[in-house]
Amino acid sequence: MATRKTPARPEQKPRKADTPPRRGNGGEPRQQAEDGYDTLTTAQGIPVSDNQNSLRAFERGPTLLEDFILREKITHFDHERIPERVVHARGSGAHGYFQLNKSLAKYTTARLFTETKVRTPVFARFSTVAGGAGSVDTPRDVRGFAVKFYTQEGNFDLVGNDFPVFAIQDAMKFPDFIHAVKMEPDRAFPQAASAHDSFWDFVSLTPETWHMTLWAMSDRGLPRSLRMIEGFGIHTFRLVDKDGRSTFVKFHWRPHLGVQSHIWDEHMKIQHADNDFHRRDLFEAIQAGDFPAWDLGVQLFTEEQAAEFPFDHLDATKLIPEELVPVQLIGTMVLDRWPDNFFAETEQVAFCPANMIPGIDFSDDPLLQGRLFSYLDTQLLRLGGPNFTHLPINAPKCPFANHQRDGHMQMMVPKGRAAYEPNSLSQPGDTTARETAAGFRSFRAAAGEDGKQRIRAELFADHFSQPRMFWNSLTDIERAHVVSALVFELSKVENEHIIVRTVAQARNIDEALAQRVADGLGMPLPARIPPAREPIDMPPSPALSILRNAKDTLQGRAVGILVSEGSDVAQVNALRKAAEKAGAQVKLIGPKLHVALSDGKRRRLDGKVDGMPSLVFDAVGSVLSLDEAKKLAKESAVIDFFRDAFGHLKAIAACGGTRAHIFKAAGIKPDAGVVEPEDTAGFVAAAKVRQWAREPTLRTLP
Ligand code: HDE
Repeated sequence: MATRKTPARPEQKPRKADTPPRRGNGGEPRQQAEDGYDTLTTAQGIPVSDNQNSLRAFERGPTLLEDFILREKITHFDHERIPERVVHARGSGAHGYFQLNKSLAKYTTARLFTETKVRTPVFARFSTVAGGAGSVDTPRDVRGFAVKFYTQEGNFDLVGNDFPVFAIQDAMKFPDFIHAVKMEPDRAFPQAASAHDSFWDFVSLTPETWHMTLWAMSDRGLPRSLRMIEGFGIHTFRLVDKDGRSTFVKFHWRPHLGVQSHIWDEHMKIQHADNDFHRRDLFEAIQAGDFPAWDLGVQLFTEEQAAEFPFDHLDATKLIPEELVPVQLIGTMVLDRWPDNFFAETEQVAFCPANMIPGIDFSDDPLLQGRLFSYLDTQLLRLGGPNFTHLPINAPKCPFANHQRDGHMQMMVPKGRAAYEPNSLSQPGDTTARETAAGFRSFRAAAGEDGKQRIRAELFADHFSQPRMFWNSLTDIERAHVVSALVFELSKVENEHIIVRTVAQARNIDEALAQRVADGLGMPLPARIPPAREPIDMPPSPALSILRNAKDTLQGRAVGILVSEGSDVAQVNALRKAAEKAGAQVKLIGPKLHVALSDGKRRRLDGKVDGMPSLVFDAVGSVLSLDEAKKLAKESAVIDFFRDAFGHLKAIAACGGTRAHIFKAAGIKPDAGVVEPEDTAGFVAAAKVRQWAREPTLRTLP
């Protein structure tokens, strides 16, 4: 029989003999083949003549062990995964820069915060907490907001979240808290969800979790976009000036696009429309040059001021209302480059709150202190050894030198005989690094007099004043959503005693809240469980409400227009232009991918209606001929498109055919949020907000 051989890629170009691959040596990181060198090689640089067929003894087998090319390829593949992060496994990152516009030289020596002319490179990673790396982007969850500043004085990592408070007060409780929220260990579900017994068991037995839990139950747990979340360093840190004096600081990130959230039903359904909704949104915005940006804000306060607060500033379950200590905006972060490679950058980036630079310092927050240990420890396992700092994404961008040597995957070739200091053997070119007076110095805090104890400070026992303040700061709509979320989550709990205990605890936040949850569950209000410390009434903080601070803009928002055969092209264009002028990204969707509008030109649309449902838009429109509308009224994807848009309180620019046929099939009764497509100004105005007045007409709010 004649020997058949699948040819190598026909387009494969011959090896250019004069462009050898660049080999890493002399301490530089190894590079992939240079541009223009397109010959496939093994990892050892050996050219490969056939990447389609393994080596066989005969035409029909067996395959030979000798095939080192096959073995290398498969072995590398077998080792492609590293342990995912134990928390925050699902994340998306981007490169960018931070530009300071207000110097904090009065408070700190950190050049990051004193030199307004410098652009500091950053890498930011946003994440969910509970789910695995392959889980969806839109569970109800807090979002990680981690930023690595590659400063002139080394890497500074601000590893925060999109809520200003955390669930626990002491690092000792972190494994318990995470074990409770993650999938239950015997059944291995639910994935990426807090609506299950072990989470609410832990919350109801650990009242310090209530403040963050209330944030998670609010619409803050359902962000519309990673570009529309705030970020918080959470802990109190210190800024340290040249004389060693310290000022306390809390860090805030403020998104230029404003904070916006989904509503629950929409957030859930997006999981079926697009698992990667947030990642895609961030990617597409950056690729389109629509760079997401945040202002960095600081709350500065002294030890004396802190002593007057009715809460402990070292307690990570408490926030400092900005009505008490204003947030000063000092600079802007812009994310303008998507990583070239997800694994090399977003997966391998190793954040660590202990990455601290001169002029900033830690506080004694017991949660922060635990984190200072945990992150390096986890990186050693996840990235396989102490040299993960050599990976391009983790390496400082300023000069660095030390006497650390050897270890797994040493990527550099340090020169010289002496790997210690002081020494008298170094030759020119060797590492001769010495300590410097300008180096990192810890703030000299006065030591306490109490001696060693496993103890929490007195005010840490107040678990309910701030959840109450948060509740009192929300609008009626936002409160109704918190109640709905609690009712939903508790309805998923199997053990009745956990439900009862949770509602009993909620009475410490607000009696009406607890009563509404009990009513929503159809159960009597249980007896209150007295708290460790009776809460006080703090003034509401309007800054905590999303709706009170909503931005009047379509910037960064998406509009979908449904078109079909023969749709009036002038009307489509007018609607599109108006929305784009207001800042929206507009997509045309149809029953088929290619349609001819009224000008007869067949064009490719942005999506097909079942693959691009209204869930992925902030407002929708439709321009259809009467005949087409009649036809489409029989399509469930089209009916769902409008039913969901209406149910998710979105503005709709609906043509006559849509109203006459599709709305009828969907059972939609147009309200003030439904406008004519000709009324482009009315559509833009309506699209900027959700139609909150519609909500009570669609569902019973508890
Ligand atoms: Fe983390 N956390 N954490 N955390 N955390 C990790 O480090 C930990 C805490 C946060 O995008 C881990 O590299 C402990 C607070 C973010 O890569 C791990 C405690 C805040 C990220 C870890 C906390 C955070 C992490 C897992 C209590 C907000 C993702 C993988 C003492 C201020 C960073 C890793 C990224 C990741 C431990 C509490 C935010 C295990 C022990 C509070 C955004 O080291």
